[in-house]
Amino acid sequence: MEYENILVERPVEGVGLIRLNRPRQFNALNSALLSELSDAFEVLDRDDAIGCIVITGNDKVFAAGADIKEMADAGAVEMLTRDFVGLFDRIRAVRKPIIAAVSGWALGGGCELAMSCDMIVASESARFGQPEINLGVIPGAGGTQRLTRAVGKAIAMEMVLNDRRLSAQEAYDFGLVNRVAPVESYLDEALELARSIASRAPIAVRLAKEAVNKAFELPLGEGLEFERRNFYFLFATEDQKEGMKAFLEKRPPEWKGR
Ligand code: DAK
Repeated sequence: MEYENILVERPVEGVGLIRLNRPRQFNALNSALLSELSDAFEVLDRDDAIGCIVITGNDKVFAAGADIKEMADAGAVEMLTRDFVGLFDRIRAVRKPIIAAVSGWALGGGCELAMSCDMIVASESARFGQPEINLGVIPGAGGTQRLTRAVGKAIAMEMVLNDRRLSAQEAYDFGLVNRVAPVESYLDEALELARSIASRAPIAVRLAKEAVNKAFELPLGEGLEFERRNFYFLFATEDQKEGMKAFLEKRPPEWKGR
C-alpha cells in the first residue's frame, strides 16, 4: 500500500501498523491524510491475516488536530459536506481491535482520533488536550462525548472549556489510557499488546470488542442481552469447540477463525 501522508507496515505477525507521516505539520489531519487513513483501515480490516491494528505518529507528536490551514476559511456548509467526521464513523465500523500508540501531542482531532481507538498506549511524553476553544470552536469529532465518558465530567469540562492538557500519567490516572511506557518502548509495548490480541480466537475477539463498545451505547438490560446472545452464538464456532477441548487436553488451542 503506497500513501503520501501515512505509512502502513506489518511489523509483527497478525498486526497492521499505520504511522501518521506529516511530521513537518505535526501530523495535522488534512483531507488527503484522512482519506488515506480511511482506506488503510478498510484494507487492514478486510485482511484475514491481520488480527489487530496499531496507529501511531512519531515520538514527538501523535497528531496536532485537524489541519487549521485547511479549515480556517471554510464555511459551515463546506465543513458539513467535507468528510472529516466520516473517518471517525469508519473507524467506529472497524471490526478488528485498534490500539493508538501515542507519544507527544494528541490535540483536538488528534486526541479524538486516539479516543476513537479501542485502547491507548501512551509514552511518558504524551500530552492529551482539546484546545479547540482557543480557535473559537468546540471539539467536533467526539471530544465532548468520548472524553467525558473516559475521564468524567469534571476533567472533561476543564479540558474542553479551558484547554487543560493531561500528562500521560494524568491520562492514565483518569482512565483515558491503558498504560504508560518510556518513549523508547511505548510502540513496542503497543505492538506486543496487538500481537497478543491477534493471537486469540478472531471471532470471539470481534464480538468481545463489539460487546464492550455497546456498554457505552445501550441501556444495561439491552447491553446484557447483546452480550448473552453473542455468548450463545460463539458455541456455534469451531474455535469454541477447539478452545474448550484444548483446555481439557492441556494443550494450547489452534484457532481457525471459524
Ligand atoms: N494544523 C495545521 N498546522 C499545524 C497544526 C494544525 N492543527 N498544528 C501544528 N501545525 C504546524 C504549525 O503551523 C507549524 O508549521 P510551520 O509554521 O512550521 O509551517 C508546525 O506545525 C509546528 O508547529 P509549532 O511551530 O506551533 O510548534 P510548537 O512546538 O511551538 O507547538 C503545538 C506545537 C502542537 C502545541 C502547536 O503547534 C499547536 O498548538 N497546534 C495546534 C493545536 C490545535 O489547536 N489543535 C486543534 C485543531 S482543531 C470536524 C470535527 C473535528 C475537527 C474538525 C472538523 N468536523 C465534524 C467537520 C477537529 C478540529 C481540530 O482538531
